[in-house]
Amino acid sequence: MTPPDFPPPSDFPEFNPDDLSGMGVFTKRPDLQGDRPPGLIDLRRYMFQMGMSGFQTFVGAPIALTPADLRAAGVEVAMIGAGLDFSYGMRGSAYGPKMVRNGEIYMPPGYGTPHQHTRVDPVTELVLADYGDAPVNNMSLYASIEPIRALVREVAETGAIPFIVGGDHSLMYPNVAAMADVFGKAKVGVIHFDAHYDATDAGLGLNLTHGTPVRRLIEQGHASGHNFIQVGTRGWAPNDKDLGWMRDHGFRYHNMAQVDKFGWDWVMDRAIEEASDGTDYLYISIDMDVFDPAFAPGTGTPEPNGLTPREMFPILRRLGAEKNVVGVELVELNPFADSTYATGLIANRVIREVLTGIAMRKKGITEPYYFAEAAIDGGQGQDWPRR
Ligand SMILES: [Mn+2]
Repeated sequence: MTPPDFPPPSDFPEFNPDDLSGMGVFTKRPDLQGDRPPGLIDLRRYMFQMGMSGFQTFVGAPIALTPADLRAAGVEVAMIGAGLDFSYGMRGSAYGPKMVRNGEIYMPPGYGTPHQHTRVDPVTELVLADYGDAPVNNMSLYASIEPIRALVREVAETGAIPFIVGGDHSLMYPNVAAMADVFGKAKVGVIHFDAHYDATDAGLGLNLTHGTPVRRLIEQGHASGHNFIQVGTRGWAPNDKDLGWMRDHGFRYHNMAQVDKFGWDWVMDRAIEEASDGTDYLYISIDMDVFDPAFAPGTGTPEPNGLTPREMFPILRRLGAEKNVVGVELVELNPFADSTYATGLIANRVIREVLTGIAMRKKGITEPYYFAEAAIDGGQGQDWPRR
């Protein structure tokens, strides 16, 4: 394994680059493929199983264990859990992937239940896989970064879209760096939904926390500020220095002040237009705290006055449908803070909305604000106001 290039190991005496075994947490089982023919492994014993039964996987998808499995099956989206939550001063989001898998409530692939408003069924339309979890050494964020990056890269190299479910937002660093590894430095635009700007220089003296990944990605050239579009920020940050840094580096941000002043449709149109401006590829980062805590309280750093699901779902579908999405992350889902289960429910739906958009694109549906006619004609073909 290649030693991490970040941060300098000498700065972190507990980290020994000569021993990345981490008691085996980074070492793959040698018999993952064995004599087994490559392809998807369907874990359902029965012809029909709903979400509450059987082995729990993301969106009820079959599993894949190796890149050969992904390639043999032509997997289009590979879901990866990344249970890492060192970096925000509150533990719990490491259990986010488990919550999403266990919280699957919709019909499994093949059952034929489309998204009602688009009549597109993403779990049937797309070749999906649950690729299992990224390697995490639960004693060190820094030791975990490069192994996570390698797994995301491994998926993207097969042509599948990695969809990472965290875990905290420090994951954005290895995830987007992996995108740069595969598609080229600063070749992938990022649209970043978050209550927070995550672009400060250091958190409590450390250069990688859930508040710094954006800064590191730009500094190291993995992403360009010009193609870094932020949506939903609010609260008591950034300070003038960090705001100046963002403005100097070409960032375009659509904070809640813009939503209040210009309206959500205006913001959504601008953000979509800018999302892959000058690039052919788009990465979507969704921090659950972009939602108002009235809807999504189960997150590490909730912030009032956020977006509603009704605002977020259409933009997620539009991005999937209109843009060439090459990677997605959903982070900061903390089941331990989710007393009502609402956050888990919305997280599950966020995944479905993004997948619906990607499936729409596959079917050639890229029209902005698309709704299937049968979804909005009221059942008997009423006229409706065209926008
Ligand atoms: Mn964040």
